[in-house]
This record gives sequence, C-alpha cells and structure tokens, in this order.
Amino acid sequence: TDPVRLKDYRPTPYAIRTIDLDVRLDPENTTVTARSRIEPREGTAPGTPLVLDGDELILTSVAIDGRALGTADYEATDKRLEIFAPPAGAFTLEVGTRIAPAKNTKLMGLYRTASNYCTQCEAEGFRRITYFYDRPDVLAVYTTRIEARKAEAPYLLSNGNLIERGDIAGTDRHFAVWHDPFPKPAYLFALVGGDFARISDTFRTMSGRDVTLEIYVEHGREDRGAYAMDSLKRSMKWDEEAFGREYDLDIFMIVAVSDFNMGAMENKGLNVFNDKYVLAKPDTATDQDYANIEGVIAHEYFHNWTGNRITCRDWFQLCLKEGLTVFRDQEFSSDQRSRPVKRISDVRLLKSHQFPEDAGPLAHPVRPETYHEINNFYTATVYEKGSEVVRMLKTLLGAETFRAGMDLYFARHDGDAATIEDFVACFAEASGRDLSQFMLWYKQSGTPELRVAQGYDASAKRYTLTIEQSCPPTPGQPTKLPMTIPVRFGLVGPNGADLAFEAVSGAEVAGDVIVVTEPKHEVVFEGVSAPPVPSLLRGFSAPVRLALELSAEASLFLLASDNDPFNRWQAAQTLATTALIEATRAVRAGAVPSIDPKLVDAFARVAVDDKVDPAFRALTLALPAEADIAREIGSDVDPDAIFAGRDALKKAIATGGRTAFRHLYESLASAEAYSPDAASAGRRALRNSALDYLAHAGETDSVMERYRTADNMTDRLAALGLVVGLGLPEAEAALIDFYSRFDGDGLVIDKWFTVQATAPLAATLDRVRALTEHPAFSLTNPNRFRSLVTAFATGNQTQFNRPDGAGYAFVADHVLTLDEINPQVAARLLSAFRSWRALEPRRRAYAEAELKRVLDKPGLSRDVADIANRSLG
Ligand code: B3K
Ligand code: ZN
Repeated sequence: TDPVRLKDYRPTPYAIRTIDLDVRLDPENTTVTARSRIEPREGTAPGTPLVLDGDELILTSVAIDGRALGTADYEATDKRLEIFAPPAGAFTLEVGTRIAPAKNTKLMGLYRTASNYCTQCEAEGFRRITYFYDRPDVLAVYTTRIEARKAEAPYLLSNGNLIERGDIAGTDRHFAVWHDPFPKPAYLFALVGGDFARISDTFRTMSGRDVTLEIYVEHGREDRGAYAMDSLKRSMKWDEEAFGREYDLDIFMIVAVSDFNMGAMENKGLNVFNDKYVLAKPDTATDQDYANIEGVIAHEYFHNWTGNRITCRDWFQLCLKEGLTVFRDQEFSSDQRSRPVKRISDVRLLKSHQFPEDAGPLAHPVRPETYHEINNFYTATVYEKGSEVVRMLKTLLGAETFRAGMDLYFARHDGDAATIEDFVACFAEASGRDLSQFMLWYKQSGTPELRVAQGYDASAKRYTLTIEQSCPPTPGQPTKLPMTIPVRFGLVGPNGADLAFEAVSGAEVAGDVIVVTEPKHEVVFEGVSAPPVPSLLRGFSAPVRLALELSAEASLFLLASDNDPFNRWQAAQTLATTALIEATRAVRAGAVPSIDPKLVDAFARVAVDDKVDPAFRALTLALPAEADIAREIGSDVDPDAIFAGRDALKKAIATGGRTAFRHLYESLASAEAYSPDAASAGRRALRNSALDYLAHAGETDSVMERYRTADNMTDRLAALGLVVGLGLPEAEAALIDFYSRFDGDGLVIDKWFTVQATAPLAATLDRVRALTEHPAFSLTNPNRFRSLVTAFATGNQTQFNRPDGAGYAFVADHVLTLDEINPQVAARLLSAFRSWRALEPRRRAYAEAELKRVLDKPGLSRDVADIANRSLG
C-alpha cells in the first residue's frame, strides 16, 4: 500500500463544528449515535462527497437533517463512509453505529479493562467508535451523553464539564452528559464508564479559580494514589510559574486502568493512565516508579496547552506536541529534583534508546515525511530527540528569548492545529534570528558527529579547536547538510577552574556556547594563559556524538575537576567505555581483559566522595549498558563478548574498591521511614550500587540479607535482581517468597517477570518460555506481556542475542501470536530487532531469517508489516 506523505497534506472539504454523541454502554452491543453539525469549507464545490473514516464499525443508520438516507445516497465499508452528494450549505449528519467493546483486544477505540469501559483514541481510535474525520486538524465541540447500567458503571465520565446526570425512570440504568467547550480533534476524545474508588482534591489557579481534581483507581488501591495527586498539583503550579499556563476547565480527572497500550493519554480534562504511572506505595513501588509517575502525570497535564489548546495539523507534526511536552516535563522534574541528575538520566535514556534507533534501519527525522502506520512513530526520536531540539533552541536563544518565543506561540496559535514551521517562526520572530538552518534538526535523521582536534601555542597563548561536523547516511537520506549545533564549553585550566580568553574567532561564540554551523570551523581563542583541557558539549548541549581524542589523564582530570557536573559524569563514561571496548576486544581474541588500576581507583574514589550528591555518585558508578557498548562498537557486535568484558571491568572495580563499597554500604544504612523524595532516593541508589559491586566481589551474603530485611520495594527489588541475575543458590527461594508476598498484585508481579526475563543466564530462555504458561501471564494485558516478553527482547542482550538464534525465534513467535490480538504492542516488540545489521555474521543471519519469517506471514497487521519491512529495507 502507498504511504501517507507530508507533502500531500490538504485540509478537509468540510468542517465539523459540533458533535453530540449518545453512547449506550454494553459489552457486546454498545450503540453510538453521533450527530454532527457540518459545513463546507470555503472553496468546496457544492456536491463534493463527504468521506469519513471508520474501522471495524457496524453502521445502523445514516440521516441528514433528520431524513434517513437511502442506500443510493452513500456507501459504507469497514473503513469509510462516503456520502455522495451532501447538501450545499451547513447540515446535520446523524450516524448510528454498533460496537463490541468486549471483543476489542487492540485496545484502540472503546474497550473493556477489568469490568470497566474506557477509550483510547490517539492516533486513530475514534474511527472505531463512529464514522468521523479522524484527523487532528478537524476541531469540534463535543457533547457526550453516556448511558449504562448503574450497577455496572456507577461512574460515567467524559471530557469537559458535567452538565446533567440522572436515572432513567423504571430501569436499572442511568446517564450523564458532559460538555467540553474547547474545540478539539477526535484523538482527544475520551469516555470512561465503570466502578472505581475516587480520590479528590482541589487546586486554586493563579487567577483564583478552584479546580476539582479527581483520580479514579481500582477499589482497594485508594492508598496508592496520593503521590500522583501531589504530582498533579505540583505540575499545575509549575506550569503557571514556568510558562504562565493556567488550567482552563472546572475539573481535571485521571483514570488509572490496568489494560493500556502505552503510558498514558492526555484527553482533554480526562486523562487515562496505565495504572503503573499512577499507583504507588513504598512497599510496592520503586524510587524509579515514583519518579516516572511524577514525570508522566506532569507530561500529560502539560499537554493541556502543548497538544490540546494548540494541537497538530497532521500526524507528521507529532513532535510539535510530544518533543515540546517532553522538554517541559524534563524541566519540571529538574526543578523538582536535582537538575544535573535529571539531565544525566535523560541523556542515558536518549543514548540507549534514540541513538540506536537513529543508527539503524528504523531511523527517521524528528518530523517524518512519510509513514505507513502512524502508531509506529511514537518513538524515542519524536519524543526524546524532539525534546533535545527544543532544548537547543533555548540554548541558542537564551532563557528569556526562549520564553518570549513560547509566549508568542501560545498567544498566536491558541485554538489552532499548528505545524513545526509555525512553532519555529515564533522563535525566529522573538529572537530576530534566521532559524532556517536550525529547521534541519526536524528534517534530517541520523546522529550528527563532531570531530574535534585541539592545539595550543604556548608562546602566542593561543588555543585552537578544530571542529568538523558530519552526519551518517540514514534510510532515504544518503547525504546531509551541515546543521546548527550549539556546543556549550569550558576551557578547564590546571587548577580546575575555567580559563578566561581575550578574543575568539572562527565561529559565533555566545557566552559559553560555540555555535557550529559550517562543515568545519577553526575556533581560535587568544589570550589563554595555560594549555586547557577542553570540556565540550557541557550539559549535553546537542544530541550528537563527540569524537575527541582525550588522554586517560585528561578524562580523569575532568572527572575530578570539571565544574560542569554532566561532563564529570561523561568523563567517567568515556573512561569506562574505552576500557569496555578494549575488554570486549580482548575477550573476542580469547585473552583475559586487563583493567587499568587507575580507572578502578577513580571509581572507588567517586564512590566515597562525600562532597558529591549520592544520586550523582550512583549514576557515575553505573557502567555503560551492554547496548551502549554495542552501539559504540558499531559493527560485528558479539553480545557475549561485551557481557564478559563488562563483567570483567565490574569485578575489577568491585574487588579493587571493596573496602570503599563496604564502607559506603554500611554508612548509608538508614533507620528512617521510607520517603520517595529525591535525596532519599539518591542515598538508596548509591547504597544499592555499593551492594551490586559487593556482590560482584563475591560478598553475596549481604544480598540475601538485604532482600529479607528490605522495608521498601526499591531495596527489595535491587536485592532480588542481584540474587536472580547472578544465579545465586538462593534465587529460587527468593522468587517464591517474592511471588507469595505480592500474589494478585499485577504491577508487582510484572517486576517478578522482568527480573527473571532479564537475567543474563543460559537457562533464561527456557524459564521465560515456561513463564508464558504461568497463570499470572497474559497475552491480552500489555503490562504483563511487556514485563516478560518485551523485557526479554529489549533488556537481555546476551539471551535475546543467543548465538543459536533461539532468542530471536522465540520473540518472532510472540510477535506473530500477539499480532492477532494487539498489533501495536506486537510491532513495538518487533522493533527489538532494530540493531540486527550491526551484529556479527552468524547472529545477523539468524535475526534476518526471523524478520523475514515474520514478514512472510499472511494477514500481518499494518503495524507489524511496517516494522518488518523497514527493518529489512
Ligand atoms: N499522546 C499519548 C501517546 C499516544 C500513543 C498512540 N499510539 C501519550 C503521550 O505522549 O503523552
Ligand atoms: Zn505526550
């Protein structure tokens, strides 16, 4: 089939101004009546057919202005409804459809979760509820009447404000009517019906309006909603302070459901969440869970302005709302927690998820120009790199001008379905800068590389940085144009302070940012009193790879002295990466890796440096992940050798730093009650990192002790992960204990599945296969499925990439099985193959064969076919 192309964008011939929905809920036979007020747009020729989207709908009636249409007046298929000759002026279209939520396993449109009803409409789910213009540039005012049996669905919720509710006399049924005054695209529609526990609160906005806040959770989980509510209130306050954005309806609702394809959804006034991003209490949720909840609650709330009030003209503009909103939630979490720690975590995520995507067959621009299946473009590139692009705008323009550009964007485009060009134009105007080269960040895929060389002329006190940029070829883009790359920098002098310089030439340098625009710059600094160590890309000021030959001494110096915390962390990563690549090479050559004692010493020193924030120390002690090393190696990758090399480095650090880690582990013991705040979480992270190293030094007794005495999930799960991952004799007993403690608690059982699926052990595949038969496993619940099968494919480098290909075959089997149930989750799983071309020949051949086997299956969903095609392409 033909792809959808950005260049083919055309507005619809008709506008839909209002839609009144009447939905009568029933598991097998829900009826939907949609009455829309429609008018031709300017320039539409009279008699132009009206063609609406549909998907798996049963049409029961069509009428225009109260008159039923005859079969000669329209054509209805599974996918579309065409009215051949609509009236010349405005008219009312009434469409009746029938759907079966209980049969909807794709979890798009209206479906069942537990014994409740909920919807997911982004990107193209509304067409599974009624025939409509299911695209983001058609904005309508929605009024939604929901009717259901009272006992089955005591709560009936939709977007906007509740305007009426009541019983239906003489029946066991009731109804509610919701009205959303803000015109919105269909993807932001939501409806929920069911039985929940409700947590309520209020928020007073900056103009003094009181907003009702409600979080709906499964009965019995009321005690797990407090942190989400607190996060919501902090998000609302922050958006007022940081961006001047006030909430606009009288009520804001969040519903937590247990069956959900992704994280959460920003439906206007009625966010629907995967319950994993709502529910938390200390003995069931980890510190990471708490941080994720805070971030996702904020993200969905911030969409109210960046996504809802200003939406996207078409799905190619997805990063307009997603990249920007990720940027906003990252800024929020930075302000709530530690900015450097948040930055490091975000960059780790970017490098481990987005860089490999950009380096493989699924690479695409932040704003793609063509797609077969839009759901496959909710990617790390659109989200995470999209956020980096916004951050670079801020770096280039400065905080004040950036804010002026945002203000202009909100003022000018409120109520619009906008484009990236509209967005960038606001910053060009606010700054007076020409941003046309900057636009390439949205258009060119691939991770640019900066090659840097340096020179110092002592007699002239002149320091030179030669900076060259390039960008590798990516699918559909064999050659690239030079981009605007902001390089935040410092010239670190012998005493650790940044050296001053008197003049600089060869590139625009604004404050501490070199603005790279040409293929090559010779940046010359005059009046530099001593030879500096360059600290480049501070704060990771651009999503690029940096190739700069620095001696180990220079990196160790930066690790100890750089005043930019990000680059201190980066220095440790650079040192470790170099050592890991060498160790991997040694293993492949059949040799024993030799580890530089200076590196071991540096890690041990970081561990016990009490002047440094514990969370930061924990991040510094975390070695680059196996997938990161694979990406650095780039080709002919052998995951077993990487694992062995990494294990050797880890054990060397563990053994050499044993006393330091023991001291750390003991000194960080805390008698205080658990609190999820960032400082306490940082201490736990550091202590668990010490435990990890101790275990790798053979001190495994501490691990079981930790497991048994833990009073919170962070510590308990860290210990369980070590017991199982190291294959300790106590593993089985610990797993049985953990299961029996949390039997019936799906979100915790997910952790139990994941710990087993990610253990780097030869027996893991058999165990995972056996666990797919476990009563707690489910093919229809995305969280359960992902916690086992997707976790194995994406979180277990050695076992997914088994040299006999059995890991690939297992995953491909599950892609095919799941594709018949839930294509979106199946397609996500298949993208675990995205780096297959970088593998050594034998594994590469196995992976390719499995991708082909998937592609060859008849009746594949568009979602899976698209990923298989592009992966092989
Ligand atoms: N906008 C939703 C994602 C929808 C994904 C559809 N396949 C959540 C978010 O990014 O906030
Ligand atoms: Zn989002």
